[in-house]
Amino acid sequence: MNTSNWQTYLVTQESLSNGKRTVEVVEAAIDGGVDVVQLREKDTDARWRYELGRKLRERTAEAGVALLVNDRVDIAQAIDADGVHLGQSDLPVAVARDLLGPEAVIGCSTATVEEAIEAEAAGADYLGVGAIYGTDSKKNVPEEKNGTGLELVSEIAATVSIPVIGIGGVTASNAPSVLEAGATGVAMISEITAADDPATSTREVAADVSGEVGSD
Ligand code: TZP
Ligand code: MG
Repeated sequence: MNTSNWQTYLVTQESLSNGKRTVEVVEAAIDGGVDVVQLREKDTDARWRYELGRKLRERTAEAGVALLVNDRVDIAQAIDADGVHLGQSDLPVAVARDLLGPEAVIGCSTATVEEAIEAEAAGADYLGVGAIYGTDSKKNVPEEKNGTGLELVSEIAATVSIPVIGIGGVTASNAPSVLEAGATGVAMISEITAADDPATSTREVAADVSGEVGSD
């Protein structure tokens, strides 16, 4: 799977969806042209995520959209997801690779150049970099990692040769700057999940970032 084509990336969190169900948000995002969906849903139990994951797998497979699972290699396997997204406190990338095999997509969250180099060396397929503009959507982000800015995106993109996806406070209006800084795509929770109309919101981001491709 070619992760360098991923421009518009939705991270789900039903508790940040203003009463909407994640299934609805994902269906709308697919309608709006999302490239990849990450089932995140912190603070829910494994069974709930598994049941939701099965539904999301059905919708994303039908639409040809990639599906990843945050943190949990076992849930990714159980729902036949395309891979996982791991943070610095999750299973190491190399261990997940052994468990999931060469075809699986493994993404890794990085907030320093050192973490980025290590994740690439361990076999990550892409990096999540942030929280660029700062975020309230993720709990326990250390102050120095909340609002890392575009410079970090540029530095990491210039250092590694795998795709960089910017995350953290990304909106339709600032998404083009993230790509200009060297990211290949942008990941969002609230810009899409909390929108009154997640399909339109996704469409706006997708249009804004696709305008960046090949432009200077
Ligand atoms: N990792 C870094 S920032 C973040 C995650 C999961 C949350 C992004 O949420 P939002 O609402 O797009 O700022
Ligand atoms: Mg994690």
